[in-house]
Amino acid sequence: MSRIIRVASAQMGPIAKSESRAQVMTRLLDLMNEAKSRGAELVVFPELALTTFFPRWVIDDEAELDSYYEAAMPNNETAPLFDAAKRLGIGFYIGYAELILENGHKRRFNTSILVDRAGNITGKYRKVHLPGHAEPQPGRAHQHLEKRYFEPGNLGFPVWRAFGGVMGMCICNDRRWPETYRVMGLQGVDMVMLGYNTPYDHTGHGDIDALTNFHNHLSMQAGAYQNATWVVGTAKCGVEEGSKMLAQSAIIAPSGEIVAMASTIGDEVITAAADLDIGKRYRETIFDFSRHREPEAYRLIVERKGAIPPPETA
Ligand code: CDT
Repeated sequence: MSRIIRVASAQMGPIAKSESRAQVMTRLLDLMNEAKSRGAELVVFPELALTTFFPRWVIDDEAELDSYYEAAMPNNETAPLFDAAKRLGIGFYIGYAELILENGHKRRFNTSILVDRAGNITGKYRKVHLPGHAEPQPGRAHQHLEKRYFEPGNLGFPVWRAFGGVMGMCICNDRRWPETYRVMGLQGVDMVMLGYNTPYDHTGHGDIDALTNFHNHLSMQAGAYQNATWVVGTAKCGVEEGSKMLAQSAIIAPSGEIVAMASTIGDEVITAAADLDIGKRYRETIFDFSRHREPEAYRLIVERKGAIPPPETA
């Protein structure tokens, strides 16, 4: 059986606050059609791909806040994407803000789903690493209030057998954390899909923010190589409501090499033929986890037994 997935990353330019779900849907459908016309069987859309990146604002009005969330998926407004997936025979990853009602309480997550080629939801992931703050930070041009508007994900980092391989998901800031990839790597993940919204002023420190492009690829390339997996990272980018956001969506091989990269800061599709057996070769050699990892040593270090004590600080 072929272990090649023809995968697309469908980068999106800015989504204006005034843009309706129907308008966004038209863009998503155009991107999906473009991906299909290039032979893709799977397309990866960004994080929070249905709305503008609303955590940049303090939103006190609950009805307004709720308007950025999906209470069901699919719903009337997103159904056309699922219908198109089924008609075209193309799967997709998409990020959105999820609102659920549990015991009469609202719960909010930054979520992604994997939809198969028949238009059915195969997997759901809720973002674990929420960046930013719960309270507005004085002096910042744009807030980053993910900790105010979302709970940390409660589904772990599961993987799914789909598209002829083992598929995993994460979202934006998750890509900077080695644990994200390693937890999926230990489950034999072949491809990690992720979407991101990364403002260029995200830390507020000029020296760090100047390296935004570098750190984006560094994280994804290291995650791919060290875990013998493909990584598909898709941006929502450009200048969105005055906030300049990183582009450079990329498809990265288990070698750590970028095999396709977006060259614009707008809606753009890139594709690659991802041979999952490349990852298998790394997993059977340099990253044969069962032969070369030393979980007991890691456990001792974590428990600080047998570890060299850190130097005294003045
Ligand atoms: N959306 C998201 O997670 N963005 C973060 C940057 C914001 S940190 C205040 C990222 O890691 O790209």
